[in-house]
Amino acid sequence: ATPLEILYQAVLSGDKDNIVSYIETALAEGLSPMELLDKALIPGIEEVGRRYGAGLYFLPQLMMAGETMTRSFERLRPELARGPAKKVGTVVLATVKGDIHDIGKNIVSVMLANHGFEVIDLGKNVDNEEIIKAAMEHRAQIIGLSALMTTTMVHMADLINRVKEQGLNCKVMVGGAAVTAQYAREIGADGYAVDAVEAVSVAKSLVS
Ligand code: B1M
Repeated sequence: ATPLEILYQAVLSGDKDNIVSYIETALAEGLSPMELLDKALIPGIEEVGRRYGAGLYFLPQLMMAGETMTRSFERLRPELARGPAKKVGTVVLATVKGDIHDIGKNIVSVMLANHGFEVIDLGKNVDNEEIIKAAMEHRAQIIGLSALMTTTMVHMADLINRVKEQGLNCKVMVGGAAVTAQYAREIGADGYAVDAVEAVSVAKSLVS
């Protein structure tokens, strides 16, 4: 099997003990960190989600795969990070309240930082109040929210209302598997991105 196939299978089987060594092998063979994410790790975790949704996988398998994905991302994070770029703006980033999915948010975080954004990453399961406070404190031009569940994405609408009510001079950008461009429009978000690469161009357009 190719290194990409091995990584894909390792995510499917939740092989958290070996994933880092598989990543080393793939990197040593000259594959780029972004390629590993886009061509093996993300497709792997998406397939896990599909199987879980279809009742073929259960919670323990979902958790093992999640942990495998997190470990692989932690190994790739320093490889993905580039040197300092000219500062283009400040983003306060968080996964919304009640939602502990942070793999995608972490990828978005690294990508934005690579493109000159100062990223204040508040982590996962973050209260809207805390997000607003941080945005004011850091004078962020953008609040970036990630939500993976239909039950938690409603917090995005609430945050946008608060931003408007308080007259905060801050754009709100949303993303995450549960969120669609249509939902983003409905709740009055200033930006939506389907993946981390698009998140960078959307964020840039919001500060220009
Ligand atoms: Co959970 N989970 N999970 N899970 N999980 C989903 C989201 C689910 C769709 C699976 C399914 O049923 N098929 C489902 C939600 C269903 C729904 O909403 N209707 C689900 C569920 C139900 C649950 C639990 C409730 C399960 C349970 O306990 N019974 C539980 C919830 C816990 C909680 O949050 N309170 C749970 C737990 C977990 C784990 C902890 C085991 C683990 C997460 C580990 C972690 O994140 N540290 C996990 C995982 C791994 C998934 C799936 C399989 C994969 C998510 C992922 O990491 N994708 C997921 C299935 C799926 O999404 N299809 C699923 C890869 C990641 C790179 O993509 O996050 O979408 P994503 O990010 C992308 C883009 O969306 C975009 O860029 C990223 C890079 O391209 N993006 C942005 C993301 N944020 C952005 C922000 C932006 C712009 C772009 O602007 C600011």
